Amino acid sequence: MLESKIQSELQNKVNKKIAPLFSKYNLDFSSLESGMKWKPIVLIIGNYSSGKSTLINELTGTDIQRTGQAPTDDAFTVITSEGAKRPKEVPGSTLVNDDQLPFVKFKKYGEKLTSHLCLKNIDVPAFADMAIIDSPGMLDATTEKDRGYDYMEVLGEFAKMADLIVLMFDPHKAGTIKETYSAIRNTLPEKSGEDRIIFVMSRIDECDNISDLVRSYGTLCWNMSQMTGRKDIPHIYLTYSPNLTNTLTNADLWPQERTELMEKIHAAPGLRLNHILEDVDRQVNELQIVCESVAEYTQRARKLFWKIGKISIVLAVFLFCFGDVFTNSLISLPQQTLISALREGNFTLTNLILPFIFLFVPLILGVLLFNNWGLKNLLKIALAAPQDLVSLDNEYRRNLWRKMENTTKTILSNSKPKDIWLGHSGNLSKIRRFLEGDLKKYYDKLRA
Ligand SMILES: Nc1nc2c(ncn2[C@@H]2O[C@H](COP(=O)(O)OP(=O)(O)OP(=O)(O)O)[C@@H](O)[C@H]2O)c(=O)[nH]1
Ligand SMILES: [Mg+2]
Repeated sequence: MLESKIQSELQNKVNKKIAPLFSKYNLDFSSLESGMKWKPIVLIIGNYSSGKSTLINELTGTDIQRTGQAPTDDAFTVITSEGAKRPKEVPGSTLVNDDQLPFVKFKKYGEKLTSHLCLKNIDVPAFADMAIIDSPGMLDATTEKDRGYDYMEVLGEFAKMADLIVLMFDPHKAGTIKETYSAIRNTLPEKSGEDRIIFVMSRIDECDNISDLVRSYGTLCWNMSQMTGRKDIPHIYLTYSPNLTNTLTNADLWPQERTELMEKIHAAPGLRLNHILEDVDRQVNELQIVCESVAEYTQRARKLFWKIGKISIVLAVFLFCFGDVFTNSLISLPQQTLISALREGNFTLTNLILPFIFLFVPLILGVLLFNNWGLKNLLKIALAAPQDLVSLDNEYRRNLWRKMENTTKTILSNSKPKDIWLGHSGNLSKIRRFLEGDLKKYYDKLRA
């Protein structure tokens, strides 16, 4: 209860203080916004027939999902308990249009995805405060055409939202499926944290004997090291569905693995607030590094502006006073210079015409020089070495920068001369105040 109060308070604060800055720097706020909404999510992904739906049925104590030996399910199904708030089944087209839910971002993937998305409202109290998502089994040799939408991108979006991702394998296809490879290699590391993913080999009761199981487990470990490119293999939970196991087999050797897996899944909702804070923290830090680089660029631009400006002003004042003396001595124009008119006491406004021309020409030339040469040159230098605009003194900042460098380049390339006068340093202070004040306060509340 307290957690949901903190969640909505944080949501309001971010919407009020940070959302306008995201739009100022053309950054996508929708992912942060939807990440703060709704209840904790556990995402179940993995090979087709690895036992995803069977595990979900077991967790919910229902027969809500269809199971079967061949690829059975080609949809993303959100299973949760919403009581009378929603009907028993809500189609994807409704989900992607409901602002209260975090699925609006899936609208952009088109009708092919929305027709493969639904919410099932089950009458299980334990699922009132969490949702579990069943997903289409991962296949070999699929293309975007086969699915009708970019499966990996959609999977990445779900992964971003999830507080726990359970990646399932089975002994028959121990890590050899192409889509699984690409998910582990690219999508998941980019969209989620390592600590949010757990690996599971299910259906272990189907191995005929222990050597069969060890062979499958070894193959999976080998494939995992190929997929992650690392030698330290994460823990792989060995499990089975007790309802489908009628003989006492290998499954009985690892009862604690099953228990641990179930505990992890049930504990996922407790991580929700922490994950929201982590996500807000990371995305606001991304915004900060972009803002820092743009602020540094505009500061350099303003410095150059004043440098050119000072020279132009000195020249303008000098020419205002003496410009007509030169033209007078060269082409006898004007007949009387400003200085001599003042000295002889017969000053009229016509004596000011030429001095004012002399005053404005260097100023206008200065502005033209700045816009057409100085600023362009500065932009060229900034785009050639944008990393010089920010200090990258630790790995965390270097990672942030790698992610945001191109965004910064686009912002700088599209900027107009007048943009150098926008208050980027003010924006930066607002971001810093949020990170060091508001967000820290929420971390402290969570720890308390
Ligand atoms: N013996 C045994 N069979 C299992 C176990 N888990 C699942 N099965 C069976 O394996 C088949 C596939 O299970 P599903 O739960 O449909 O697998 P899935 O991952 O949801 O498959 P898709 O929806 O196609 O991606 C079904 O026939 C299940 O009955 C298990 O632990 N032991
Ligand atoms: Mg299934």
